Amino acid sequence: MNKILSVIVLSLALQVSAQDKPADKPADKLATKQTVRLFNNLKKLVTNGYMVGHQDALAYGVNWKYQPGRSDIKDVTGDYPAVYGWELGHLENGADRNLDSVPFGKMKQYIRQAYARGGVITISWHGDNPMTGESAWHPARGTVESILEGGDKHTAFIKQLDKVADFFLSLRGTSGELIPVIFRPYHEHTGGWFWWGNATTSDGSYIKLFRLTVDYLKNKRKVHNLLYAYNTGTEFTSAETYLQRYPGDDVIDLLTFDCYQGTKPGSDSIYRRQMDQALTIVEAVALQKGKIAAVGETGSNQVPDGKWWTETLAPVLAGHRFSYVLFWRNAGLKRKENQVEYFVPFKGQVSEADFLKFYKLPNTFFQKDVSYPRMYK
Ligand code: BMA
Repeated sequence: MNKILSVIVLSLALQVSAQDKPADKPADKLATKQTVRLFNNLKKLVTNGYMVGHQDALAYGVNWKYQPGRSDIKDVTGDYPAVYGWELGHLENGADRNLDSVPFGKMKQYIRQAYARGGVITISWHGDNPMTGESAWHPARGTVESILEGGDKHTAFIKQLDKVADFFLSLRGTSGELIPVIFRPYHEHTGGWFWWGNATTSDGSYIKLFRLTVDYLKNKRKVHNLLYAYNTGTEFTSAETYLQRYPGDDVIDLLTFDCYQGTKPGSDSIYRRQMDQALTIVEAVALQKGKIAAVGETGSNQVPDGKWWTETLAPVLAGHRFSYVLFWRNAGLKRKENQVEYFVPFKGQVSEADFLKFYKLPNTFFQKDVSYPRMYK
């Protein structure tokens, strides 16, 4: 390349990088020291492998509840997950336990315990529909508009956000520092089943809702221990469709999606294809933006395939650059619905031995791999 040409190429490259500089800090410019460190460590870790997480890991498992120190993953591997998922649904109503009956007081204790070990905390919010008072699964048209500024449920919704803010501000480590949390509200919005979903909420209203939430927590309530996760389902097929309702680089830190394996024959190959496509798209966007890719929720309910971990899941995840994968909850028998739900094995479950193999893979990280202070130093 001659000299003039290389000068032109260099100055073009500088212009591009100045305009689209990947983030090297969380979106919240006032994020606490531990939150900034978590952001940087989440990014660093992706080069070597991914963390494994479990929803409600410490609260209950299949056939047990609230036994100190227990977790189904620990029963099987001797180790805890690295990422702990929790859920705020019903906190907005002032309830003392969430929609899955986990008392918020206990949840706070579990969060403190997991953080003390070095674990990463992520929180979702299946909040009730603020317009109709029904559940999160009540996609009534106009709901989001009713809670945006000027809407007749706006003030009531702000009161809900106050409860959420109070919760985050109550999470403190042993030195009084705020515990960092990856907050993943308004998830799976590319489907139509939630009141914030795309069947009843326009792209513009969704973006406004997300931005209002972040603005209120960060600027009004001074909550600075959060990383924010943007979370879709697997409906997207390109970076453009993934980012269709993206609230902006100035509010989002993690780029995530949820992907479950179905139960019909052939579901495993569909799952592999979907997971591979979604990860390929999301990790490329994350790399370009300097954000963090992760799998917000996944699993194969009741893991009927005894080799699922090493023959379906691990091969598709290998080679992708993302931070963690969170398995959904081990509810066991849900009496109200008469359904059985669990996504990681327990002692005696058909995939127990294979999960142990998955645990031992060099690129899967559990609690011992991220002992304190690795993610927070
Ligand atoms: C769903 C199911 C429900 C639960 C909800 C929120 O996917 O597990 O039983 O109430 O998540 O945690």
